[in-house]
Amino acid sequence: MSLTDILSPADIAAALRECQAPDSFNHRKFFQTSGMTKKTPSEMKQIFGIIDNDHSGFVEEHELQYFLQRFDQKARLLTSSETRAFMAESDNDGDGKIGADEFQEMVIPS
Ligand SMILES: [Ca+2]
Repeated sequence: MSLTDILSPADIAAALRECQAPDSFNHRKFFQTSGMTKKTPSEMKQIFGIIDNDHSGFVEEHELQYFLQRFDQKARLLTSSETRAFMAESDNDGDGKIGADEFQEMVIPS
Protein backbone atom coordinates (compact mmCIF):
# COMPACT_ATOMS: atom_id res chain seq x y z
CA MET A 1 0.00 0.00 0.00
CA SER A 2 1.33 3.37 -0.98
CA LEU A 3 -0.19 6.83 -1.01
CA THR A 4 -0.42 6.75 -4.80
CA ASP A 5 -2.93 3.86 -4.43
CA ILE A 6 -5.21 6.22 -2.51
CA LEU A 7 -4.47 9.63 -4.02
CA SER A 8 -3.92 10.64 -7.62
CA PRO A 9 -0.20 10.91 -8.50
CA ALA A 10 -0.94 14.16 -10.40
CA ASP A 11 -2.63 15.68 -7.33
CA ILE A 12 0.26 14.59 -5.12
CA ALA A 13 2.76 16.16 -7.53
CA ALA A 14 0.76 19.41 -7.60
CA ALA A 15 0.57 19.52 -3.78
CA LEU A 16 4.32 18.95 -3.48
CA ARG A 17 5.08 21.66 -6.06
CA GLU A 18 3.19 24.20 -3.96
CA CYS A 19 5.50 23.66 -1.00
CA GLN A 20 8.84 23.10 -2.69
CA ALA A 21 10.46 26.09 -1.01
CA PRO A 22 11.50 25.56 2.63
CA ASP A 23 9.01 27.06 5.09
CA SER A 24 6.30 27.35 2.44
CA PHE A 25 4.37 24.29 3.66
CA ASN A 26 0.72 25.05 4.43
CA HIS A 27 -1.06 21.92 5.64
CA ARG A 28 -4.56 23.13 4.68
CA LYS A 29 -3.47 23.90 1.14
CA PHE A 30 -1.63 20.57 0.97
CA PHE A 31 -4.65 18.55 2.15
CA GLN A 32 -6.81 20.35 -0.40
CA THR A 33 -4.52 20.07 -3.42
CA SER A 34 -3.52 16.46 -2.74
CA GLY A 35 -7.19 15.44 -2.67
CA MET A 36 -7.01 14.25 0.96
CA THR A 37 -10.01 16.41 1.91
CA LYS A 38 -12.18 14.34 -0.46
CA LYS A 39 -11.27 10.97 1.06
CA THR A 40 -13.50 8.76 3.19
CA PRO A 41 -12.76 8.07 6.88
CA SER A 42 -11.45 4.59 6.01
CA GLU A 43 -9.15 5.98 3.31
CA MET A 44 -7.94 8.58 5.83
CA LYS A 45 -7.07 5.74 8.22
CA GLN A 46 -4.99 4.13 5.47
CA ILE A 47 -3.22 7.41 4.79
CA PHE A 48 -2.56 7.82 8.52
CA GLY A 49 -1.12 4.30 8.64
CA ILE A 50 1.45 5.26 6.02
CA ILE A 51 2.41 8.55 7.70
CA ASP A 52 2.77 6.55 10.98
CA ASN A 53 5.83 4.89 9.55
CA ASP A 54 6.80 2.91 12.68
CA HIS A 55 3.17 1.80 13.25
CA SER A 56 3.11 3.04 16.82
CA GLY A 57 -0.48 4.22 16.33
CA PHE A 58 0.63 7.84 16.50
CA VAL A 59 2.51 10.27 14.30
CA GLU A 60 5.31 11.67 16.43
CA GLU A 61 7.33 14.79 15.64
CA HIS A 62 10.24 12.76 14.21
CA GLU A 63 7.83 11.13 11.73
CA LEU A 64 6.04 14.34 10.89
CA GLN A 65 9.33 15.76 9.67
CA TYR A 66 9.22 13.14 6.85
CA PHE A 67 5.59 13.90 5.98
CA LEU A 68 6.29 15.05 2.40
CA GLN A 69 8.62 12.11 1.73
CA ARG A 70 5.79 9.65 2.35
CA PHE A 71 4.17 11.17 -0.73
CA ASP A 72 7.37 11.22 -2.78
CA GLN A 73 10.73 9.90 -1.61
CA LYS A 74 12.45 12.76 -3.41
CA ALA A 75 10.47 15.45 -1.57
CA ARG A 76 12.19 17.59 1.05
CA LEU A 77 11.99 17.25 4.83
CA LEU A 78 9.74 19.69 6.65
CA THR A 79 11.76 22.35 8.46
CA SER A 80 11.65 22.31 12.25
CA SER A 81 9.36 25.34 12.34
CA GLU A 82 6.98 23.72 9.82
CA THR A 83 7.01 20.50 11.84
CA ARG A 84 6.29 22.35 15.10
CA ALA A 85 3.47 24.39 13.54
CA PHE A 86 1.93 21.28 11.95
CA MET A 87 2.09 19.40 15.26
CA ALA A 88 0.66 22.32 17.24
CA GLU A 89 -2.26 22.55 14.82
CA SER A 90 -3.24 18.89 15.01
CA ASP A 91 -2.30 17.80 18.53
CA ASN A 92 -5.59 18.67 20.23
CA ASP A 93 -4.96 16.79 23.47
CA GLY A 94 -1.39 18.10 23.84
CA ASP A 95 0.35 14.72 24.20
CA GLY A 96 3.01 15.67 21.64
CA LYS A 97 1.87 13.21 18.97
CA ILE A 98 -0.96 12.90 16.49
CA GLY A 99 -3.55 10.14 16.81
CA ALA A 100 -5.67 8.83 13.92
CA ASP A 101 -8.70 10.81 15.14
CA GLU A 102 -6.71 14.01 15.46
CA PHE A 103 -5.33 13.46 11.96
CA GLN A 104 -8.78 12.99 10.51
CA GLU A 105 -10.11 16.04 12.36
CA MET A 106 -7.27 18.17 11.01
CA VAL A 107 -7.82 17.11 7.38
CA ILE A 108 -11.61 17.03 7.43
CA PRO A 109 -12.84 19.13 10.38
CA SER A 110 -16.21 17.87 11.57
CA1 LIG B 1 4.57 6.61 15.00
